Amino acid sequence: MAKRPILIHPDPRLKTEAKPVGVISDEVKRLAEDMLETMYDAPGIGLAAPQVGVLSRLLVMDCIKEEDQPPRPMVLINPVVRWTSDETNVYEEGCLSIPEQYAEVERPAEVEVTWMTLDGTEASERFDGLWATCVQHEIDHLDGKLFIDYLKPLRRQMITRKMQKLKREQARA
Ligand code: K1U
Ligand code: ZN
Repeated sequence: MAKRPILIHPDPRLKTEAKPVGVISDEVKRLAEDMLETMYDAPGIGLAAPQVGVLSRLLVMDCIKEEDQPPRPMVLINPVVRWTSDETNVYEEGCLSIPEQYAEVERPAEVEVTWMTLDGTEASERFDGLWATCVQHEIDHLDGKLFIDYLKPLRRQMITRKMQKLKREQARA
């Protein structure tokens, strides 16, 4: 397993729609392992393949926060949202590609998602709470959408300028 660098917004790869995974090759399995390591190390509760520069429809997540509960690493390949609740939730979201910026985003409170697992079987689950917020945030990444795209243009521009400054400083260091 290896950690991979996380792309920082703005980057054209974060605005591009990712392509479905075809064969679950050793390369895909290695990508999933590396993404889980990268997510836990960050630390984060989710990570989508475009965030590590791979434009494939694969995401990982683990929204277990309690220290006394076992981790639940999940790998979702070609996930599709099949159903969303009318009820919504507002959550203050962050993003590993937009470090230290947080904003409230309103999304469906519950979603039903189907996907392919690493062993090639179909899976389906209804997510709620933080899991529902996270899986929607990560599927947005696969569609080239960031949580700041839900904000008013001025706020989005301010965050983008901060990130451009951060990237200039990182490049100089
Ligand atoms: O996709 C990402 O950039 C990961 C992101 C996922 C996410 C966070 C909040 C709401 C929806 C989706 C993160 O993991 S940001 C870090 C974070 O939220 C966190 C980190 C450590 C402990 C708990 C949360
Ligand atoms: Zn994100």
